[in-house]
Amino acid sequence: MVVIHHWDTDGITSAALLIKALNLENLFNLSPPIGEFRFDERIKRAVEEAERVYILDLNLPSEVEKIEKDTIFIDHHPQERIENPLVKQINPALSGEETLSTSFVISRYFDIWNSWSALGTIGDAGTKAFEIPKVRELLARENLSEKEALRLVELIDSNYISMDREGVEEAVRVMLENSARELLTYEPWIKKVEEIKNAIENAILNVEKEDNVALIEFSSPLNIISKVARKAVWEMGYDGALVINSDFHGKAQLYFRVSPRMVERIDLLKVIKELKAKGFSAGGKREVLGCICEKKGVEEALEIIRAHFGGV
Ligand SMILES: [Mn+2]
Repeated sequence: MVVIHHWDTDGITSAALLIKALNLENLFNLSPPIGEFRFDERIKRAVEEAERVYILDLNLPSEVEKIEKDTIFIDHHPQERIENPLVKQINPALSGEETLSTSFVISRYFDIWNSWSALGTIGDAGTKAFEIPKVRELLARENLSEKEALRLVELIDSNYISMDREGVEEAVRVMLENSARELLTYEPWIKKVEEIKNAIENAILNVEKEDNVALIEFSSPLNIISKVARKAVWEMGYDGALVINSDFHGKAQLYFRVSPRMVERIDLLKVIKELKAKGFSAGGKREVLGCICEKKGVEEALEIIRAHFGGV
């Protein structure tokens, strides 16, 4: 059987919980290509060869619908009901119940609770997770402070932020073989967090200012663009941050975040719509916009974005 899981802390802790709950000896877990919500050939082949498939924390109902194997699909994202009779879908959102993480859905279903259940929730919900008594109880049971729990999430997430798919998949085994406390000193992850921090610091050195909007351009294979923008707006006090990663695995990444004050004056949803209409792959919310495009498309995308905030 094969376990296919999301690349973030919730996905990784969910896989570890499931493997422990089922007492599986031969680990076989896979994650989709990072940042792409789809099954690639590698996953399709593994599904074909497996007798049973588990899909965890991946909001991919249309991919799951197509699987011709006994499948258990465990998730917490709001999504449609799966029609495929081979699929058992376990998702509290189907009955309107909000659950902050897949790790909690698995823990409840198999009645297996430990710090991983808490970490998955902290990974998805941030400090809001500490309001849940069960999260606090699970951390206390393993003598983990809130600060240590946040650090663990940072360590586990460093795998996908550094775009290390193999590292993501390996992380499940690392979790199963070490206590949460031991993971706090797990060197490969500490190194990755350091690399990420350095890359963010370096990116922020190239900041130009235009009407209190930060313009930042850098080049890095690490997926740090949203963190760079957040830092500029949340920590450095800019009203907005327009960030470009000019070489992200051969493509260009664009990201625009505006402060709560500025959100009143610029409607990013409108900008996203315009970008999409012009054929760009863009997404986001009222306060953030992300776009990935060919390098030669950057100028056009920038022009569209600038036309909207130029008058601010
Ligand atoms: Mn999740």
